[in-house]
Amino acid sequence: MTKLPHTPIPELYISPESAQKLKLDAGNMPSWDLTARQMCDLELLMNGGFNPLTGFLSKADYDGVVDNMRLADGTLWPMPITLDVSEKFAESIEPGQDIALRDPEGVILAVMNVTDNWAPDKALEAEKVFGADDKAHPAVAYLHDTAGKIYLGGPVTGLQSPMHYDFRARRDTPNELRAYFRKLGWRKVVAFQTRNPLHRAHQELTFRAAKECQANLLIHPIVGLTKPGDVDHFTRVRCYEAVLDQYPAATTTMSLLNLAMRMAGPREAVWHGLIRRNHGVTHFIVGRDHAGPGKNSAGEDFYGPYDAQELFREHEAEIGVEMVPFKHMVYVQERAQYEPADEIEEGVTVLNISGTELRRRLREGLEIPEWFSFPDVVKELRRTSPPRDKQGFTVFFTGFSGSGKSTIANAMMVKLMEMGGRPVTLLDGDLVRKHLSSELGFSKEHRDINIRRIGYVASEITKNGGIAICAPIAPYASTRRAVREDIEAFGAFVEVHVATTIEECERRDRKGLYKLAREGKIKEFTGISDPYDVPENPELRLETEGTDVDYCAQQVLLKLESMGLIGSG
Ligand code: PPS
Repeated sequence: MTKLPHTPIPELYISPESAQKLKLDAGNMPSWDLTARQMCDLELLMNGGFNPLTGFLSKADYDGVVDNMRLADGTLWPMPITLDVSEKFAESIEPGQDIALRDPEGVILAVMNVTDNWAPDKALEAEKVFGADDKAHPAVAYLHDTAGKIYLGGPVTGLQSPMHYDFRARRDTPNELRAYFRKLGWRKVVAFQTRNPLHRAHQELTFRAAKECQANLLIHPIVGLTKPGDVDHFTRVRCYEAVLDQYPAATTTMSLLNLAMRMAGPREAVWHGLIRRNHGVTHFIVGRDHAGPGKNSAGEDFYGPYDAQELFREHEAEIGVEMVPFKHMVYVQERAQYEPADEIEEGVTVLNISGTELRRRLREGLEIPEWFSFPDVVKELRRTSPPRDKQGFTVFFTGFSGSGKSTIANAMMVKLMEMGGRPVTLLDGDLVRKHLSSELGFSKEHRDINIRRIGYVASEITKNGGIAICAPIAPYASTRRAVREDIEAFGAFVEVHVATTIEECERRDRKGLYKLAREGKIKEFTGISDPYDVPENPELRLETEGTDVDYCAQQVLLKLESMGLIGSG
C-alpha cells in the first residue's frame, strides 16, 4: 500500500485544439451558470481529484452512493456529487442533450451530456449521507434551502479549468502534486487536512505523524467552501505560510485544495481519503471529530468523536491510503510540550484554548500565549479579526419623518469623527433618496428597495472596518431584520428607535409635510396614511421630547461604549 503509484491519473480535459472547437459548438447549447459549490465540484471532477467519477452522478450511481456509499458498479464513493438545477431549467433539457457549464463570468468550462434527470428525495439523502434530516447541519440546510429541486447527471468533458488569481503557486492538480512528489523522490507522503488556522498543537501533531510513519508531510488545506463562519482562506493561507517555516526544511510542503466541504464527518473522512489518494498521498491524518458540523438542533454532536476514524479504518484497503489516527493534543505546562489529552497522568497542569476562547480573545484584544500559537500566526489573525473597538459597525436610526433622526445622526457623526480612528459615513434618508434612490417612491416595494440599498452600502462599509450611520424612516420590521442579518455577517448592528410620537412630529412639522399629508397632497405618508412597525427590541430607544440633541447623541455613544464598539482608542 505504501508504494507510490505516482503515475498520472485520468483527467476529463480534452486537448486544447478539441476544446477550442467544442467551445464554439457549446456557445449554442443550453447553458447552466454554476454555483460556487458546483464550481468546486467541477474543478475536482475535471482534474481527477474525484477520480473515478467521470461526471456528475447518474441516478443509479446517486442511489448507490446515498444508500451504501457505492457507485452502481460497486466502487466505494461516499459523497453525492450532483448537479442541482431549477425545475425550469431541467424542463428545458431533453434526455441526451449536451449543456454548457459556465463560470460566474459566463466562461464555458465544460460540456455535460445529460443522461439523467430526477427529483431527489432530499430528506432521505440528508438521513443517509449526513445522518439526520436536521437543518442545524450546514449541508442539510444547503440541500433543502439552496440546492435546486432537480438533479442532472451525465459525463463531463473538460474545456478549461476555473481561473484562480490568488495563491496561484500554491494550487496543484492531483497530477501536478504526483509529479512533484516523483521529482523530489518522496515515496511516502502523509497529508493533513484542515479548514482552520494551524497553531502549535497542529504543528506538533503533524510533525509527530510524519515522524511516526517516516513520511514526508503535505499540509493540504481546504480553500474551496468550508463551514460557514470559518476564518477566510486568504487569512488562513498567510497563517499556514508562517507555520511552514517551523518544519525541518525539505520535509514538508503545502498545497491548496479547492474542495467544497460538506462537514459530513465519517463519510467526509472516507471521501477526503479518496481525494488524497488521487493526489498521490499514501497516508492521511484523521483526527478527533474529523469534518464535524457541530451540534444538532437538540444540542448534541451529530457524530461521535471517533466515528470518522472507525469508518475510515473499515474501508482503508479500498481507499488505498493508510490512516494515521490522531488524538486531541493539549499542552502540559510542567513538561512544556504537547501530548495526547487521554495519555496524561493526573496531577499535571494541562493548558488548552478552545476555538471559541481564541475568538473571544481576538475580539477583545486579549493576550494569546506563545505556548498556544506562533507570533506570526497571531499577527495575521489579529489583522483580520481586530478587537471590537477597531471593527466596523452600523448604527441604524429609525423613526417617523421629523422625529429627529437626521439631526441626532449628524451629531453622532461629528462626535465619532472627533474621536477618530475609523472612517464614518452618514447614509441619511434624504441624501440616499437624492443620490441612490432618486427613481423610487413610497410604496412598500419601493421603500423596501431603498432600505435594502442602504443596508448593502452599510454592510460594505462595516465589512471594511468603517462606521455607517443610517437614518431612514425604515417603517417595516421585516426589512429592518433583513438588513440586520446582512450587516451582522460583518460587524455589529445597533438599531436606535427615535421614538418621537407622531403627534409631536406633526406638531413640529419642520418640513411642512404633515400639513400636506393631512390635506391629501402627499400620499402614503408614514404615520398618517402609511404604516410604521414600532421596533420591538432595538438596541436603544430614544425619547426625544424634553431632551436636546446633544443628550440623545450622548446616549447613543454610551450604548456604543457599553457594547465595546468604541473605547480604548
Ligand atoms: S423610507 O420609508 O425609509 O424609504 O423613507 P426615507 O427614505 O427615509 O424617506 C423619508 C423622507 O422622504 C420624505 N417623504 C416622505 N416620508 C414618508 N412618507 C412619504 N410619503 C414621504 N414623501 C416624502 C420625508 O421628508 C422623509 O424625510 P425625513 O428625514 O424622514 O423627515
